[in-house]
Amino acid sequence: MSDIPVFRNYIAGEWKAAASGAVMENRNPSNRDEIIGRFAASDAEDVKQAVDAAAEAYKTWGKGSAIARANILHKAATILESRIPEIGRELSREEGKTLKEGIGETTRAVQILRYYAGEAQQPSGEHYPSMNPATLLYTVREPLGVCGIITPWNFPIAIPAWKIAPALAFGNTVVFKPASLTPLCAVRLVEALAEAGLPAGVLNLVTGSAGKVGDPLVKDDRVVAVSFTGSNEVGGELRKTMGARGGKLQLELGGKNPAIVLADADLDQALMHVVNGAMMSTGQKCTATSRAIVDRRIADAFTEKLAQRIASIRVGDPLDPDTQMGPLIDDKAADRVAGEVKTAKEQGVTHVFGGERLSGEERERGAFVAPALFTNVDPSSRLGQEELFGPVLGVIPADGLDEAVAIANQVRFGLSASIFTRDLATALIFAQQAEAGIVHVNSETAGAEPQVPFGGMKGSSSYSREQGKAAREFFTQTKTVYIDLPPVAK
Ligand code: UN1
Repeated sequence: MSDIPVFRNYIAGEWKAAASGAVMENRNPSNRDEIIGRFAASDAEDVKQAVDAAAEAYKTWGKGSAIARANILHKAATILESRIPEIGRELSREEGKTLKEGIGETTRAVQILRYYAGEAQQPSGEHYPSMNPATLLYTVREPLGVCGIITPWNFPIAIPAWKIAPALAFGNTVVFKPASLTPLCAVRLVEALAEAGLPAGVLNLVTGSAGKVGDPLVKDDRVVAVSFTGSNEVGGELRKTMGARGGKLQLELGGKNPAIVLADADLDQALMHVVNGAMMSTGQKCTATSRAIVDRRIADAFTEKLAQRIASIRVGDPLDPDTQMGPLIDDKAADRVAGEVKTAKEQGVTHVFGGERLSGEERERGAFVAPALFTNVDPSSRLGQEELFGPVLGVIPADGLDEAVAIANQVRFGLSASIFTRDLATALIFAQQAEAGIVHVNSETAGAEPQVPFGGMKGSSSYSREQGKAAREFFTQTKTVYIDLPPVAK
């Protein structure tokens, strides 16, 4: 007998197994022998049932009161908040980030739900003057319909929350396909929303693979909009599919985020933020710092400090309070990152240390890789251009601000960018010139507060923004209304 818990899809207000009965296992990346749970390995039939339910529920949810929707989100936030310690722990077991980060991310999901409970109650249109003074002319933002939400494993509760909460707040219904590597956090979020009183069919969870769940979901004409965070490769496929059928699409893709460190910076501050930006969540954030562009005059000294700090990072079980960096998401990812590091070394990039799979009994059970540091990286090399999605930082020396900014911008991505300086004018010039959707001065490239827009320029997104008020742009459409009265009888 096994005591491995079983989790199901949530369709039309009911927790149910995949129609085929198939299941998939979810394993702990710190210990591949530990099975966290068995989840529905769904297919097109489950997707169809979920879209049927969402389309039916939309008929009433979309026309209902925004205040009622806000109340449910608010209640869901309170329910989730009461479960932060358990869910934070589950997140760390399932995804591998440290317990502190797991708890932090779950707390963030609570804040997001609360923020959209408030946002749902904000004005949803504008009143305009008309050429005809008797005309009442206004706009109102209406929901889109059934939305497909496809989320990555690296923020398994915050990203689902920041897509699902606005979708629901503004009157859409949702079919949610979480990453197949992190279905447990998805279940926990849906449980909180269901318990808060969401009517049946408003939010449907379908777990399973991209091919068997994601594909039929994005091809269903009833799914009018899709919001996706993940790889540029999948993003490109979605552009074709959604473009061909005229659906609305939001993409959040990769990053190759720079942190510029100038000679006048507070170097301890810069050091802390560059290392955190590069190594937190084992470097698996699209906002992670992967390039430290350092003023040549201080490059050697700063690299030395980086080396000391990075070498001291304690890698291990994320549930151990002493651990500072957990594993990668799975063995495939760990092998891929180790392979990239090996290739960079073979190509002659100056390797300070790290990037190898870790040995020793406990480490061998999981997807552990040593944090890696390279220096004198050629900005046009693979290491200087491509997102590795792992704990790998490359130092690129530059001669002053102009060259540093040119290097920072010389990649196909444009998600976030940082600069470390004490000079206000330099900071402002950087804020103007950085080709990035998010700019930081004296703080790390990662992080996103829920009340402001989030998203990248160039290859990092699809020009739309998530979170804050920007989410209303994506999850609604505008109706313009002209109202003229019939002539009033004299
Ligand atoms: C953060 O930096 O805290 O997938 C959020 C990602 C981003 C979210 C980053 N879409 O890593």
